[in-house]
Amino acid sequence: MYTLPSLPYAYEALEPVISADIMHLHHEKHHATYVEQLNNALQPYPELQNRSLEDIVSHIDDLPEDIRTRVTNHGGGHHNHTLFWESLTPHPSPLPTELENAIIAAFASLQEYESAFKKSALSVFGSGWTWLVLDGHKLLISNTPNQNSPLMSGHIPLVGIDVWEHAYYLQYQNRRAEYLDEIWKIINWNVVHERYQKALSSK
Ligand code: MN3
Repeated sequence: MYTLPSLPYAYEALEPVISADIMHLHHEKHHATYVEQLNNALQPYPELQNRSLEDIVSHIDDLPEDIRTRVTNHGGGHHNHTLFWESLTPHPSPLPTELENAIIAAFASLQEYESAFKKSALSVFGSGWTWLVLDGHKLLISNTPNQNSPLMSGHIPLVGIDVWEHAYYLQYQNRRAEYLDEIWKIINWNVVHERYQKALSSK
């Protein structure tokens, strides 16, 4: 059964970009609930419990129909949040050159990329996520609704920003644009780059 992974840093470590209050609620309540509900959904299906979360989330249509929606929401939620925590760091380092070059090749410039990502994240209506993904060998920006994972569309997520109001409202209220500008400063590009290399080498 799944367990809530510890954060890779202290709850207050991402301040002032993300407050400790948000981190506690987001990790100990929201993420914990996704894990608990995912376990509840899988409980009657021991054969699914031996498969990896990534495998299950990538093959939602093969699941028993009665748990498909719950695994989409809670399995997606668990996978998305685990990836999100690992994508942030109190000690950001510069974008590795290989990934920077790939982003420039795909989006013309870093500025164009950041502006397209922000525009996409501002366009999420209701709850969802904005991602940098690999579609085959191509880098794309995409949105997913609710807790859907890019894996559900065959995309490999490299970095995702949670734009549910629970991710920022306590601190930024309705200022999603400001949250996006700030969170950009604490992305763990080394981790994103490792995901990129791993995804490319598995093709
Ligand atoms: Mn969230």
